[in-house]
Amino acid sequence: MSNEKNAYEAGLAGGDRRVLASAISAVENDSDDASAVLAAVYRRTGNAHVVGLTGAPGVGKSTLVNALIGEYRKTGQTVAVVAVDPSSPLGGGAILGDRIRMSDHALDAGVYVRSVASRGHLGGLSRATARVVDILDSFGFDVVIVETVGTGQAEIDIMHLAQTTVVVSAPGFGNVVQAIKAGILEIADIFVLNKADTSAAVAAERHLHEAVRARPEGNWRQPIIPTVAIDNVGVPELLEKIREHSAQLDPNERSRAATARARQQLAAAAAELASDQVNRRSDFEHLAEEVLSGQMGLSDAAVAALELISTRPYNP
Ligand SMILES: Nc1nc2c(ncn2[C@@H]2O[C@H](COP(=O)(O)OP(=O)(O)OP(=O)(O)O)[C@@H](O)[C@H]2O)c(=O)[nH]1
Ligand SMILES: [Mg+2]
Repeated sequence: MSNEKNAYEAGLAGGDRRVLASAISAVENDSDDASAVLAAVYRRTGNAHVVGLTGAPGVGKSTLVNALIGEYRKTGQTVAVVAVDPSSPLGGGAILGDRIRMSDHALDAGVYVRSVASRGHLGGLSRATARVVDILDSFGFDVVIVETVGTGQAEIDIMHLAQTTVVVSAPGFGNVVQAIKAGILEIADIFVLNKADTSAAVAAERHLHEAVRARPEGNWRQPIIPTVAIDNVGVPELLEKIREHSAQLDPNERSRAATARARQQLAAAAAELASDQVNRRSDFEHLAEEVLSGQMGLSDAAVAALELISTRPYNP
């Protein structure tokens, strides 16, 4: 384990892209190397600005990310993109499309684009994404952009990993306000109305303004930025707003996203430890029998199992 850890550590610190790719595959597949990778990135994270970008399929997220990469590169910052696709666990069409739409930067050493899929289990996608973001952060990218499709709970969990959340909508994708579900409306820092070149853009923008104005006022007023991603229109303004948002984050808020990522991993590691013990230890047999016979409810038995783990440590 420590040999593997050292190899990953050296490879990642040395800027080796092949090591980067295999580190990401290891955490994505939860392979034997995953813990060596996590040990290698540990304490090297917390420098990247993590930007989450979410919205319904087809609103133009990848086109926008491609344009944003270009803006970041003009200022010399390096950018990694994580394209998350919860709908197709094994990758596929959407991800291929993402690759093509971001291909402007395929030869640029300051840019890295990678897709992530989950291997199925609940919460697996946000955990894998948290780990991939940490790897890219430790690799030294200045900015990590996480693109997710849709506006469900999985996206909200993933957006918690970011310091700045951009919610993208477009006219012609139903009522833009309804399309932006309540949970997402809460966590959005910046709204983008893409495809501002199409008809109904003016009405869609007005609806969005009304919805945002109706929200209680906080320290940060969520701006609405119209863009035409295919022509780079509004993209410099978007970058400016992302910067403004990042600059006004207080240090606590900054570390909140890093803490949220660590917490995702802690939850997963704790669950793994607990399930390992419940599965293997003979003293859990009676609890299982009580659940089977109906003497004890499942959640009561789970609480009892956790108590047993903490009071009677594992003795292999
Ligand atoms: N008219 C117009 N079309 C755009 C604009 N931005 C993107 N498109 C087009 O919209 C289509 C979808 O763009 P994508 O960038 O793939 O959208 P996406 O949100 O990443 O889609 P998924 O990854 O499938 O969810 C493409 O054909 C783009 O060329 C825009 O500002 N105006
Ligand atoms: Mg896309």
